[in-house]
Amino acid sequence: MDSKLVVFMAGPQKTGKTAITNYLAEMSESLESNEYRPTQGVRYPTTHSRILEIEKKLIADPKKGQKWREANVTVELWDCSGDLNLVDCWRAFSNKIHGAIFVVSADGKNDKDLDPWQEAIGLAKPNQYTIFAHKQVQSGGKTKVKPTNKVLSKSPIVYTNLDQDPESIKTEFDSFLSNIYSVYLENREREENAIV
Ligand SMILES: Nc1nc2c(ncn2[C@@H]2O[C@H](COP(=O)(O)OP(=O)(O)O)[C@@H](O)[C@H]2O)c(=O)[nH]1
Ligand SMILES: [Mg+2]
Repeated sequence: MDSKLVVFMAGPQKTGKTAITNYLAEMSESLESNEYRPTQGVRYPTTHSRILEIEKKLIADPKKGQKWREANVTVELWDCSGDLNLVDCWRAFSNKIHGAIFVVSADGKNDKDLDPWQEAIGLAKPNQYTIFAHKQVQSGGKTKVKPTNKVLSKSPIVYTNLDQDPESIKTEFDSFLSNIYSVYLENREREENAIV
């Protein structure tokens, strides 16, 4: 059975959310253009996000105790606006989100900015999130991301850069998807048992 996973690409402004979303959806918008374009809503203009659909084949990781083998899923990737004034909009969607990727600056300067997002999205398990500590330019600068938020402090963190190591972004995305798919299955099973 095909399942749909709704994933938010969230976090503060100008951290690289759109660039990473485009890369994951294999859209070839060039990184070369210097012009910054804040994300505007496309399908749902009032919520200021852009939604891309990706078809994915997921493979389970038995080392993580995932009990399924493989699955074909449709991922609805929401490239959200980083505008914090919209946090209440995200709250309205919280019961249809399966996971969120937080893109933050690798230097750690926006760690605290994630708290209102996590609270609005409201998912309770650390592995329903992943943090991309993103470096827009390759540099020897400090990389220190340490979320203080109770849930996010236990979520996986990976350092990302699209020029240096784009492949690892795909690998981490796949691993995150298999985590949230496992939670999705557990929840579905629980609901089914509740009905019986
Ligand atoms: N060269 C390079 N540029 C990047 C990278 N990530 C983001 N950018 C650029 O940084 C700017 C801001 O990124 P964007 O994805 O629009 O940020 P958003 O506001 O979080 O969606 C854009 O001009 C991107 O093209 C990267 O890994 N490498
Ligand atoms: Mg954007």
